[in-house]
Amino acid sequence: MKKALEGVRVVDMTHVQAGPVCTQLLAWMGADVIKIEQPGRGDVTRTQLRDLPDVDSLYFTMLNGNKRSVTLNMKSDEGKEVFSELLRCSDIVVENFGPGVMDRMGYTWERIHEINPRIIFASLKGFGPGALQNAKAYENIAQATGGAMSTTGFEDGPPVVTGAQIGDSGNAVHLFGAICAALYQRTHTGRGQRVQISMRAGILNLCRVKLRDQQRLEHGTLAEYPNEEFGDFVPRAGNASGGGQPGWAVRCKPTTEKGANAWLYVVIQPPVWEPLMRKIGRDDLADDPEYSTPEGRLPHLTEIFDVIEEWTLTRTKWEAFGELNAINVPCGPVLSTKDLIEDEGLRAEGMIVDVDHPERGKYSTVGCPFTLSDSPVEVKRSPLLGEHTQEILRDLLDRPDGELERLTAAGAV
Ligand code: CAO
Repeated sequence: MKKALEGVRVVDMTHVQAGPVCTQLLAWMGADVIKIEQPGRGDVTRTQLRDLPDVDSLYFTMLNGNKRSVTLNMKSDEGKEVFSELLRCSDIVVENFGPGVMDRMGYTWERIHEINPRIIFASLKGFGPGALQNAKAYENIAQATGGAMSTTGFEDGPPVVTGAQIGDSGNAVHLFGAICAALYQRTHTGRGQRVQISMRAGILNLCRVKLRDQQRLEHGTLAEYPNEEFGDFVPRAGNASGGGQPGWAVRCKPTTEKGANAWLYVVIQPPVWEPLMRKIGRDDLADDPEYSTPEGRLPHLTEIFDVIEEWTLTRTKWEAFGELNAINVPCGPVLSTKDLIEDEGLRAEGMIVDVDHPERGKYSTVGCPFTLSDSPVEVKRSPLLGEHTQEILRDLLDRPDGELERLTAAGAV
């Protein structure tokens, strides 16, 4: 069966996390993704956070599946010649270097567009125009500057970053969507275009509801927040749901000595108020007119979740989930990374996948978060550094035999 992006070739100049996750998505959709890496070193993540000596790290292998790897010294003339040839026969080039790096390599948008007017040139940077525009960015810097950190955590504690890599992997998804849109537009115009995203913009997109609340603050306090006092900005709201239905994380009976992650997240949807109260043995609250409407309950939320917690503390998170789910209460256990990697459902869904690697053996990776009925994803291992340099030079660029040796001696690959 053909894949959604079969026939599309991507020159992948990405490194670290944000860019590689985007190009991995393109590869899973069937694009031929050719990762360009610095000779002798490669993507810095190959050697970062290693769990095994002299083997590509999980950091690298989990973000670079289904790609081909070519080494190319972008600071040598011959390396640049090979790069220009690749641009000529490709559809997309993606990069997430620091500000100005592609320009310093000699590849401005104008030059790339001149080399191949059909190519889509996608860049991810930390920031767009403004005070931060020339700054490098990592995940947590993006979370700090995009509104995620100031709104995460508890009111009386410091700003907190989320474990979800919303700046890197989150923005990779934004970039993937933008590239696919540009590719579709090219089918009508025949022209490539410039695609740009800043990590901060992507974070702000994900913090949209917090900017909603910033404007609501002008008209009064935020009744659904657990906070008692409000200043002129949206406060950290702990585990409050942030949506129209109140929610909170309540403790459950621990199953291990440490009791870590023995929590259930519970949302009080209006139709389940009464069955929920009856379930936990609080018929008095189910029948109390002061608590019968969502508005009436708002000033009592802390007390209500304490009451629910008294009940959940007598059950494990899975027992509590089972009983509440059976009466249609929206809720979910807080699952640890161990819970997740052992989750049979996630394996059945294709979200936890085992892959064989010639040097590290079998490893588990996270699969594609969506499915297309006509474009099934087959998760494959990441490439070794420069594994495909020879085949790309010979089969794609038609370079003669002996070219790899010549370019290696010249320090170009
Ligand atoms: N051949 C020769 N040189 C190469 C090369 C190649 N194949 N690939 C990269 N390089 C060189 C570049 O030319 C550049 O050198 P110069 O600075 O001399 O021009 C250098 O390697 C890369 O620079 P960089 O600024 O991208 O890398 P860094 O490690 O200093 O910074 C990062 C890393 C992530 C902070 C920066 O790339 C960045 O801000 N990127 C945009 C935001 C981003 O993607 N952040 C996500 C990080 S994931 O948590």
